[in-house]
Amino acid sequence: MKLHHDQHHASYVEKLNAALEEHPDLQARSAIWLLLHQRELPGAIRTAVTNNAGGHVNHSMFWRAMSPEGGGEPSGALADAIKRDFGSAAEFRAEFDDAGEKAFGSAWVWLARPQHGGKLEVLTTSGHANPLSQACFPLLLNDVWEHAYYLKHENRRAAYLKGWWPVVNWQEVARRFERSALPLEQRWQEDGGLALEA
Ligand code: MN3
Repeated sequence: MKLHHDQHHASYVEKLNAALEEHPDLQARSAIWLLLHQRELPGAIRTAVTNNAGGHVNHSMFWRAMSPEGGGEPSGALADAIKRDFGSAAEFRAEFDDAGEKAFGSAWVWLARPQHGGKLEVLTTSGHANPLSQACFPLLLNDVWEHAYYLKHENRRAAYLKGWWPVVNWQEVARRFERSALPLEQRWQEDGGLALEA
């Protein structure tokens, strides 16, 4: 995880800053704004900005979704919603791991809530795409790029997924779940409602 943070995540930040070097107007924008406004980016930097802003946003959420004191079971309203939509927390974890294992290539696996409410969903995104681009609010995510599991788990993605749950920070997931219930105009601010600094 330290290598993942200090090298892989750091390289997205460096590349994003490099791509924006000659665009001070865009430097003032948040990474999530850049990710959600691809069409407003100059064509020459669009791909680099989108990929690296996505890398920064997703990893920023990822670190917050974990804690050395993590693990256990979800509680409160989040636990109720997981039970309602997946049957049980164990069934949710199994569906999440299965989706993560089957995701093709470099991807993320997510627990997300549709923007207009409704059932919680497990979904996957390719590269560094974020469910906010599909009108789903992200609650929990795991990184299934090879760089996440090639060292400790020797490239065994299924073992990595299964071994990750003891560090999941359910309090952070519950915080995101609460945010997902806010009215849209309160959530879809400059940072897409992700409240990454909170
Ligand atoms: Mn990663």
